[in-house]
Amino acid sequence: MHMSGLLAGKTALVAGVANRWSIAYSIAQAFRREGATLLLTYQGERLKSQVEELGAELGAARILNCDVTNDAELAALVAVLEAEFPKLDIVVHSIAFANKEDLSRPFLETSRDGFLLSQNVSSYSLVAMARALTPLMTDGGSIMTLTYLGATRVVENYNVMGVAKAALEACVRYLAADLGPRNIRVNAISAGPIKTASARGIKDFSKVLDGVAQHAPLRRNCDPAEVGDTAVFLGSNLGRGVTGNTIFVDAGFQIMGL
Ligand code: NAD
Ligand code: IMJ
Repeated sequence: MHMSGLLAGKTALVAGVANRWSIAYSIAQAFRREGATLLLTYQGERLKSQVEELGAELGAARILNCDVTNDAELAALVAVLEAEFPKLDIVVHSIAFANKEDLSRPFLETSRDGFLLSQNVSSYSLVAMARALTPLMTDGGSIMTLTYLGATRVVENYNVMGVAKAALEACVRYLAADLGPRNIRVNAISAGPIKTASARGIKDFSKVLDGVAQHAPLRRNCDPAEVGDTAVFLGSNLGRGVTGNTIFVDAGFQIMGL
């Protein structure tokens, strides 16, 4: 581990690693490279052995179960961290979920339950995590989440997730305003399409990737390692002036009209 890492001396909690393809995994790798102490949380015992294996490879200091829709599990997480770590500096929220049928049928057909589920998991959970964890961020810090262009533009099939991401991006702004006085910054990274578990099974996803590679200024797709490096920037002192923002890491795709 280098002594000069951008995140040396910082403790980072990364929520949302499910497997090697998870964007959260690329972020954790970049954080580790820069010398952070890594804490990983995963959703439910189903993922336990898999995430423990990945965490061991990453040299994570602690790997904990935490379903972000469960306040008791969030409180239990805070209790463990409080007991074992002097302070928390960085929190990464890389979590989303909607019912599969709500990502294929017309948006008009979205049920109340499907709408509320996607909001609970994908946007409110950022507020819940911030409420639970900011008392541990006693020396200031940086909270970040992952969003997608479908928050502000209509993207075929993104539907209820687009509405959840719009809410998520608004949560980022309101949280940034509340937490700024404590020197805690809150930002979103808007990644271009990446082939993860949450993208597999999406109809015509390969066409989406091809379309981006054809039209983006950089003429290629975005690489998850680029998202990791932007997360390092936001988590480090280099990002100290940036809060309430959405940073696009998308090979430039979002600037294009025609
Ligand atoms: P992924 O499936 O690897 O990650 C999603 C994570 O959410 C999983 O680890 C899953 O366990 C977790 N999760 C779901 N419900 C949870 C709950 N109740 N409690 C705790 N964790 C829960 O896929 P990904 O693509 O890495 O997605 C990570 C984030 O990146 C998501 O917010 C997604 O919307 C966003 N994003 C993805 C892309 C893309 O193209 N893959 C593009 C832009 C933004
Ligand atoms: C997801 C659906 C439709 C179009 C999509 C996506 N495009 C992209 C994504 C164009 C890039 C991936 N993305 C940005 C997401 O946020 C995905 C969230 C997601 C994916 C699934 C699939 C499996 C499931 N529920 C999901 N919930 C959220 O059952």
